[in-house]
Amino acid sequence: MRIRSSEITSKALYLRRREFLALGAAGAGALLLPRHARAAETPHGRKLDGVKPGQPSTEEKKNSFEEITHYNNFYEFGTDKDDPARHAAKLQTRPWTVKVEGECAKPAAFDIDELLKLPLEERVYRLRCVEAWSMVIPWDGFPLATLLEKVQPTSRAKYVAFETAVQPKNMPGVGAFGAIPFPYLEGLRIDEAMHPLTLLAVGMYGEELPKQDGAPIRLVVPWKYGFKSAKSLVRIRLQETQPPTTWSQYGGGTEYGFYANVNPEVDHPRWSQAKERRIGELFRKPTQKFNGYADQVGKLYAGMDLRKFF
Ligand SMILES: Nc1nc2c(c(=O)[nH]1)N[C@H]1C(S)=C(S)[C@@H](COP(=O)(O)O)O[C@H]1N2
Ligand SMILES: [Mo]
Repeated sequence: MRIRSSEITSKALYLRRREFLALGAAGAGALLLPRHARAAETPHGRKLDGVKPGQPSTEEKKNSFEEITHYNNFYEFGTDKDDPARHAAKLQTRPWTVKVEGECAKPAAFDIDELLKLPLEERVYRLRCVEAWSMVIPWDGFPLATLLEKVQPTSRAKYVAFETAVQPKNMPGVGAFGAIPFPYLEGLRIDEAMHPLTLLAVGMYGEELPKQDGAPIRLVVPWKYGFKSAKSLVRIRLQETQPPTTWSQYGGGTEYGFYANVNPEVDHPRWSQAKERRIGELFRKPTQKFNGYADQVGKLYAGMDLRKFF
């Protein structure tokens, strides 16, 4: 048995519906209370110092800390949306190093506590999951380009591969029956990786990143479907060839592409991508091309057939 994200989506919707029915006429305010409020409260992380406001940042209403930490995809901890909130506390985030290697002059292993000393900015970004839900999240972090520049990529560095942590004893989803293969692998083209919108997040709401959101450091690529934003990074590799990624190989490669730019005009094989459900809101809203970041990133794909290069 393999777990399909469509099943997960319908399960999540089923649970939402059940929650909705249970609330009945309790009033609109109650609808904002996630059922996940019943899952353990998320411990607050250490406050981050000197975070400066950064651009672009959306003015849209931010999702709450509780929403952002109780409705997650982090398959290493299970496939239900509240599994990460339940189990991610076991993730060991110290000591933690991020190796940056491959096609570069100065490969290095960076200690997370050194990376936390880099100048941090807040970027309020939309996150659009391929399952057609979305959130608005105030990340704290620095551009991925800042880290890549430190290792001096060579001219052969055409792509960047990302590898995330595997701690089998701490991750109930790793090796579980029907689970996807781990480590979770992602990748970007070098110009996407160097783009100023592409962030390494080390925090959220001004605090060190909660474990279920990918502590201690995760990728955030706001114009692509959420699965590109790999959590709990341990290795970043510059390379000449396009790296294999977990989801582009999944289901024989028919489900999710390497590029995975948010595009309301290209449906998933089993559902439409035209609209999305913002967590905490009642009505679906139209999905925007490149998740609303077309002005910034559209030119990266000039001349590419975006239907073909999903
Ligand atoms: N390591 C890892 N990273 C991951 C995932 C995962 O299962 N494992 N899920 C992805 C998916 S599908 C989404 S939508 C986002 C969700 O991020 P959030 O839970 O912080 O909102 O994380 C992405 N990064
Ligand atoms: Mo996702």
